[in-house]
Amino acid sequence: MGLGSFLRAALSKTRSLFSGIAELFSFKGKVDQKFLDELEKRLYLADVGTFATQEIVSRVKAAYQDKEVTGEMLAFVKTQLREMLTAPTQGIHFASSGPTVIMIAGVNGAGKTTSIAKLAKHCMDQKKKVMVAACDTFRAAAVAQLTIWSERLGCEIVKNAQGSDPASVAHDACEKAKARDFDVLIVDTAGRLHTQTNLMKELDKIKRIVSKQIVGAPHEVFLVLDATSGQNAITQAEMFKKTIDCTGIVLAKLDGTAKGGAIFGVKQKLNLPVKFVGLGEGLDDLAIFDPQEYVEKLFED
Ligand SMILES: Nc1nc2c(ncn2[C@@H]2O[C@H](COP(=O)(O)OP(=O)(O)O)[C@@H](O)[C@H]2O)c(=O)[nH]1
Ligand SMILES: [Mg+2]
Repeated sequence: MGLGSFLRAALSKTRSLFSGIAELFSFKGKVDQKFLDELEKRLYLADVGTFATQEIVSRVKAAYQDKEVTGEMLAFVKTQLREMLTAPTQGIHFASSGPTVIMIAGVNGAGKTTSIAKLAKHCMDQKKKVMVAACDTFRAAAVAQLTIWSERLGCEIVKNAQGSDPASVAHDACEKAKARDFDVLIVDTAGRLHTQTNLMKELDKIKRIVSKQIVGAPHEVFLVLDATSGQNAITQAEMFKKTIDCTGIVLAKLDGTAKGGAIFGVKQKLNLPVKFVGLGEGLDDLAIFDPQEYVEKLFED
C-alpha cells in the first residue's frame, strides 16, 4: 500500500467529518449568515478548533458573502486549510556537519518512545548512523522499551539505571555520538515526574547539556502529541512550548481517531509545524507531514 492510500485509510474517521463540510458546498442557496453559522458548526465538529474555525469562516465571508454557493468555494476552503498548515520545512532539519540531535518531549503515553523508534528507522533508511539515548530514567519500563526497539532496529543505545540523572545520560550520548561519528542522536525524555515543574526543569537541563556538547544542538525538539486527545493536545503543547523551544510536532495515533482536524488548531494556536504523523504502532507507521497531501486526503470520497 502506498503512503497516500495508507494515509487515506488512517484518516477514515476524520474524513467522515470533513465530508460533512464538503457536503455544505453542494447545497443550493446563498452564502448568508445561516450558511456561515453552519460552516462554523461543521468545522468545529471536525475538531478544527475555535481559532482556526473563526479564521476560515471569516475568509469565506470576506470572499463570498451574498454569492450563490458553488463547489468552487470548497476549493477555496481547501486552499485556506492548506495554507494554514504550510511550514517552511518538512521532515527533519539535519545539521550540516556532526551529529544531528533530536530531542523528544511530551506527556506520558503520548507516543514518544514509539515515535523515536520510527524516526530512527526513518533516518536509518536514509543510511544514517543512528543512536538513541534513554533519558526517561524515571520509569524502568521506559528504558526497557527503548532497549527493545534499539535491538530490533540494530541501532546504538546509551542508557543508565532507572533513577539516574537523565542529563548525564544525555551528556554520555553526546560524547559517544561525537567520538564515533554518529549522524543522528535521538533523545527520549520522561513525560511525568513528581511535579510538572520538576519535569520542565529536567527537560531544560537536558537541553542545556546537549547544547554545550554539540554545536547547534538540539537541532530539532519535537513535541509528541496524541492525536486522539484532540484540543486537549493543544493545552499540553502550550505547557511544553513555554519551557523548551519546540521546533515541531509529531502527531501520533492519527490512525483510528476522528480528531485529525485538531492539526489545524495546533498549527494556528501554537504556530508549530506538524513535522511527522504517526499512523500505527509499527516501525514504518510514520509519515513526513505534507499539508497538501493531508488536505487532499481529508476531502477524498
Ligand atoms: N495506533 C497507534 N498507536 C500508537 C502510535 N504511537 C504510539 N502508539 C501506542 O501508544 C502507546 C504509548 O506509546 P509510547 O511510545 O510508549 O508513549 P510514551 O509514554 O510517550 O513514550 C503504546 O501502546 C504505543 O504502541 C500510533 O501512531 N498509532
Ligand atoms: Mg516512553
